Amino acid sequence: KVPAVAIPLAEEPSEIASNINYHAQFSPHFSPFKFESEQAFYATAESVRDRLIKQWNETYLHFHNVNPKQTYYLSMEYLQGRALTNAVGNLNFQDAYADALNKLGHKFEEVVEQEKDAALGNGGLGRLASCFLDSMATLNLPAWGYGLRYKYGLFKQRITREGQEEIAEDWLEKFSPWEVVRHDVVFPVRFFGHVEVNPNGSRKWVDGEIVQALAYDVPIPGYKTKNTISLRLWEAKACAEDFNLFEFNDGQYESAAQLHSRAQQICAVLYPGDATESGKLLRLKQQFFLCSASLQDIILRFKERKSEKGSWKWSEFPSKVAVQLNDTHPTLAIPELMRLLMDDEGLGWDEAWDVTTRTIAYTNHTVLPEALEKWSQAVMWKILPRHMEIIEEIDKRFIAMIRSSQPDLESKLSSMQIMDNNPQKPVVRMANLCVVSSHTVNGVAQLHSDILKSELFADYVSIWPTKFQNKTNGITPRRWLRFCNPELSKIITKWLKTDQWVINLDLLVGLRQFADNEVLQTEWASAKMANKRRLARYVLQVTGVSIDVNSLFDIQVKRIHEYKRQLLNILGAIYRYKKLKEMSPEERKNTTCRTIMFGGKAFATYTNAKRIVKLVNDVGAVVNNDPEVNSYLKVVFIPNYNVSVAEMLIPGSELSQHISTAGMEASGTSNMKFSLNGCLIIGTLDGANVEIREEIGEENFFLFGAKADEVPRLRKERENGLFKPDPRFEEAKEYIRSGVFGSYDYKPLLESLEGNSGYGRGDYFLVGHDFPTYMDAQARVDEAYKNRKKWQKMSILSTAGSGKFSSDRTIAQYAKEIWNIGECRIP
Ligand code: DL6
Repeated sequence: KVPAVAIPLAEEPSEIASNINYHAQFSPHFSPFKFESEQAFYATAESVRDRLIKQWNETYLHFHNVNPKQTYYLSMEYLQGRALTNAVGNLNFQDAYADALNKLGHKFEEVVEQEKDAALGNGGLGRLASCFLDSMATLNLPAWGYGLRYKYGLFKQRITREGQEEIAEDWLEKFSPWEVVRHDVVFPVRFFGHVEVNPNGSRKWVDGEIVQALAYDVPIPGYKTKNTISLRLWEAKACAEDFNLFEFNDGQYESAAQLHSRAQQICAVLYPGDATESGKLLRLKQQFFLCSASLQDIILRFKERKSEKGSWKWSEFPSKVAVQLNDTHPTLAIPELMRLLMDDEGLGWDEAWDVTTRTIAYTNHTVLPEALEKWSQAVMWKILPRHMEIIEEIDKRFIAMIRSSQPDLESKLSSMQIMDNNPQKPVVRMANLCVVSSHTVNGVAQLHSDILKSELFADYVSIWPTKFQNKTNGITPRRWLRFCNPELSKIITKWLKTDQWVINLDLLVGLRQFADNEVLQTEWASAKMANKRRLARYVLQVTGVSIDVNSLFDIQVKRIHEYKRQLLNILGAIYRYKKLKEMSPEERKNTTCRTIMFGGKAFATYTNAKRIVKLVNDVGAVVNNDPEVNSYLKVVFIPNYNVSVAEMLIPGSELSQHISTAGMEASGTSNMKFSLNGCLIIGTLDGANVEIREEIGEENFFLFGAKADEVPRLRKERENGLFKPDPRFEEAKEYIRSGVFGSYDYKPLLESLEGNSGYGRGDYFLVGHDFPTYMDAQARVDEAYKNRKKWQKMSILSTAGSGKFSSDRTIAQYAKEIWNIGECRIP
């Protein structure tokens, strides 16, 4: 129980300043008498944290007392970014903290820059999880996030002459002021070992290796509400007793600390390379570690809350607990919940299965075959023998159910069942396990959800027609407009005569009536210009390239992947460069000046993606140093794209590229962020682009490319040698081959666009097919940008049409249609 101590918190800037000073002195992390920006950041964060802790404890106590049904979001990724601006903004203390810091000789904007991004994610999936937490808190929902506390995150990207270099993230190099370690929240997590059968037939997983999961909590404040929820991140550690003093004193230092170092490996990095057997083992350990620790915690809380109220039954568990699996990474929560219920709590199979399947729901985030996890059965038997027994039993019962109730599905069974027993490579199909064991399966945009139902999971639909849902993704309007773009936010509030749009984004539609208003257009353009200037300063600082703020700022930022087609973008830029070179100076004057910016990380072992990064940088080096044309075109690669960089880029963007091969991008969420900030989109009919275009109006969207349902036929035609490339496409590739951009061997990259078959070959991603319509759409962009009045109108309409894409809407739908939970606001 939290002791009810009334602690008065500073309200006035002068009081806040002395509170910051107090932390600088009495929560010391640095030598005394030094109070530069860095020290000011930590002291300010600690002062804000005082306030959060108070609300946080109240929220916990309130949830405990009311004991509502609570959602637990399990995710291997969270891209939280920085927390200070967000926390102060959600608390509505921006001005007070800015004044307080002024009194102490600091500027708020400079102090926030000291914070390192908490980058515990890879891309959209992780950032979505973070947006969801913000919305859960803002909507006062009883909900928590669970994840892992990776010491080195994914990686920090450095760009060198060789291309991308990966270095460890340093967010914990000093410490994070936001996390609170809970020394009393520790659970044992077992790996390896074997299964023992007791005389009564019950089974028990024993021996093996035990690692301790220690909880670190991060407060997640809602916007203008006292509700503050938790992101609980697990750290893996060994006990003091696991340190072998005997070996150490014998000089065997490494083996003495072996258990400690093995435990530390679990939370060292996100997505450790899995090309080796040990890499695969480690990834599986990470996934199980998250699932086991979280479920033990959830069960304990359920029992504690229930026991206080008298007698209870396990069948009530699903009316108090909803578990959402963010993609297949936390699939092991299914057999782990079964194991805990059966082996530890003594439930029979049927009762445990009923509880599990009424508790767990699964979100699919991809249809890419390589991202649909399949774990080697051998590796799983080794690490999780009891879970493999349970998975086999689930599979066996599923097959029996199909044979008895849907015999017509017999021919489909081999692809529907969980175990793929192909003797060459026996694996467990995690997505199938999720579909079979979850009460609800959802996709993340309408098109994606339709594809799940008609293709990936089509065979299951006839068994469970109501299991499949759509929940179009969303983004938090707080971080992605209110706080990252204060200039535009002020204008929106002024014209809508309310700031309620921050929690009711549908109100943005009210801007539509002013889209032609010249005063608004002028204000809108000047906010954009201020953001472009800020971005240009940043680009100069991190790349040394000076960009023209009057050029069209054209941005593609996302993970580097062949299906996202950064290659299409850079080939377009190459063609543009070649044409500029061929033009007379007079002709050039009629062109639209562009700055094409790229950003994103290529997975460390994804060679073709790294070649794309190299190509973009090589093209930039040539174009930006070509005095003949560099006032008309610049190509910039912004290193180490992360949440904070996005907060800088997006407000300053004018055109953004969302150009994936149709049917391959599940949703995309940066498209929503750009659109919300008045940036126009050039894109394919893919993922959430489809819905964005519907909402903002097709005349405000630069559409091109094949449609999802045409893609299979186009691939077939390509395989059959029926594809006739556009001469512009050939010209762009030939320009690379000619060596204009250096002597690096681009042959493998270019070859991926040739040939006639296979994933990743034979132009599987249809760059060649879509190139001509892409270039035509780019020509329409150039023309549109010449008419600035029209452009401003389109930009206003983009923002006005973005109301649907608030994560508040998405989360409200999850709460009502999947979790069945309601608001639980602190009185
Ligand atoms: O749903 C969040 C996010 C989507 O917006 C992206 O379209 C999708 O690619 C991403 N999915 C993943 C899963 N793995 N892969 N690839 O990151 O989810």
